Amino acid sequence: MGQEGVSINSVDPIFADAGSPFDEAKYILFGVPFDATSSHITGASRAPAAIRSETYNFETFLMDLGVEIGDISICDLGDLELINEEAHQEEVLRDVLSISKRIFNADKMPVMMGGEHSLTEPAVDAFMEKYSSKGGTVMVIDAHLDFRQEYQSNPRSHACVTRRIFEKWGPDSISVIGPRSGCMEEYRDARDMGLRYATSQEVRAASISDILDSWDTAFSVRNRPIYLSIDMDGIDPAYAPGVGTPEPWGLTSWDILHLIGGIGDNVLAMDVVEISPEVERYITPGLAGKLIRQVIGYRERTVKGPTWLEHI
Ligand SMILES: [Mn+2]
Repeated sequence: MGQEGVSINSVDPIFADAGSPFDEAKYILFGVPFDATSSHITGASRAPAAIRSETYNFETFLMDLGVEIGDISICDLGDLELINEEAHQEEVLRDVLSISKRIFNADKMPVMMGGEHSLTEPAVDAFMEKYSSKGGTVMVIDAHLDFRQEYQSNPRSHACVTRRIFEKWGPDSISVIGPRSGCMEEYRDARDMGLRYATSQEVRAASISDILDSWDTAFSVRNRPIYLSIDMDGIDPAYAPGVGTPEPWGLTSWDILHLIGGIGDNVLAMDVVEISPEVERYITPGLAGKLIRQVIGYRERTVKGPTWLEHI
């Protein structure tokens, strides 16, 4: 299937309950099987397939939200066709930008299944082209600051993605929940340059809702369109063992549920990245699939009870 020059391979199985055609769907899923800049354990290129196959474990009714997923029009486009080598990264990022723009231009919500975290930058660029004038902001769940100037001579490495977005779109454009790892230079830069973040220790000591309250005071986070980027290593390895760079003392699956509960009405684009099915291929991809279903469930609940977002 061609989308403005981007080649997409159809997949089997698709994400469960995501069989609507593009034109009829409100939510558009696509996979990007790219992990060529991964620095520790690879395998994220196989994550889209692993996520899809685990979604067949889940009921279509989201009991806590009263939402029936089977009633929602969701389209799984398939996977971007790509060459999984670092030398081809620019083409992959360009294709992510292109497909994301196409989805936004059709007034639909993109959901990207990575792949590694470098893919978030072009997807955010497409989001910001549409929403920066309306206060668009990115919320990242991550164990890592990803605030390096460059990593292994690559400024567009997965380890630099938060910095690239921060530099391009400004200090209010991005905030990170769950970091607990970074080199001394990026830690110092993050502090000096004013990156907004709440470490996993701070989440543990307070709560997601306390942090959202303080960010609401600081920059009205609850009144902004949000791009939610979930690097699965932000979650503790006990809940999400199948990641390329596991870090102890992470967020719980409950923290993420509470976060989605706190901002879910505002999430207009999302991704899940950095899963390595080579490390673990059931629990972690399953959690990622469930988080996608949960975010879509919140959006649908909002459609039934419109909020301020319907008027922008
Ligand atoms: Mn990470």
